[in-house]
Amino acid sequence: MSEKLIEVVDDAGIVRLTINRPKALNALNSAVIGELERVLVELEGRDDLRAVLITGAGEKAFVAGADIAEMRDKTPEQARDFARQALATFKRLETLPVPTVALVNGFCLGGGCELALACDWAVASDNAVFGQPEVQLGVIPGFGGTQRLPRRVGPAMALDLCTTGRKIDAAEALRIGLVNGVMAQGELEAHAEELTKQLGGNGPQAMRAAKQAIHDGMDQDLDSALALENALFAFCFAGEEQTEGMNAFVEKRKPNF
Ligand code: DAK
Repeated sequence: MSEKLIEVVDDAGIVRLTINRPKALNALNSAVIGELERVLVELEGRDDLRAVLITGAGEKAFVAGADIAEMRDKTPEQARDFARQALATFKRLETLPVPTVALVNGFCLGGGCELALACDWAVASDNAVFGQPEVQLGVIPGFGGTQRLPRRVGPAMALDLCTTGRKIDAAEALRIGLVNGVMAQGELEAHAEELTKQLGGNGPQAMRAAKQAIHDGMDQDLDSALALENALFAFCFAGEEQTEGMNAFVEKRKPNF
């Protein structure tokens, strides 16, 4: 039987997804994107979902981009449809109600960088290489890069990266705010386990509320966004989670969420 294109490992609601096409540096073809979409639709329906971590198989690449060989002969209509499928899939990832983290373990180029940008944040191994090199292939980013990259790193840096196509190392990615942290490649797994423990120990509804407040609030003026926070803060007091969390503090024990 063939290997799964997306490996799914579930640790009590903290789900690790691994793009599994290492021989092609995990390049995103329609089959990988279709499988990612299928997995995300399943995750959307889960009330017990707490967080999603996403990485690439092997030690060389997170994702080296959209599959160039597959894209090469596309007509404009086919290209538009391919990009629409990926845009819709990345939107599903972005709007999952739980924290999502890209664990970038190597090349993170083109569609790979766009995949990382659709996550809430990214951490990288020190051998990671980032870039939007599409102009070197005669196209522009098609999976959201021209829109999510400037929102993450600012328009000037996004224009630099999208028009020069230059590649940057993990240290520069950290400096410009493309990633939240950089570590030795051997430490990435330990970091993933630490994240799993940290996120697994927090109130799941509270994490969802924090994500909703930040995501939805960013699209609103400050006063409306503060009102949104206020409503979500009050909502947290309507469930058992707040009672357990605060009782645990007072009783000097760990909460059991
Ligand atoms: N697509 C397909 N195959 C890829 C690939 C990719 N993006 N990247 C690597 N591979 C394959 C290589 O062809 C090679 O396959 P074999 O020859 O072994 O069969 C295998 O992975 C190993 O790669 P290399 O031999 O090249 O490994 P190196 O260490 O020498 O180089 C590299 C690693 C990452 C520097 C190099 O592979 C590379 O430059 N890859 C391409 C990086 C890139 O340009 N990425 C951006 C892709 S374009 C749109 C839709 C989408 C997009 C744009 C528009 N519309 C529909 C409008 C998005 C575009 C992109 O993402």
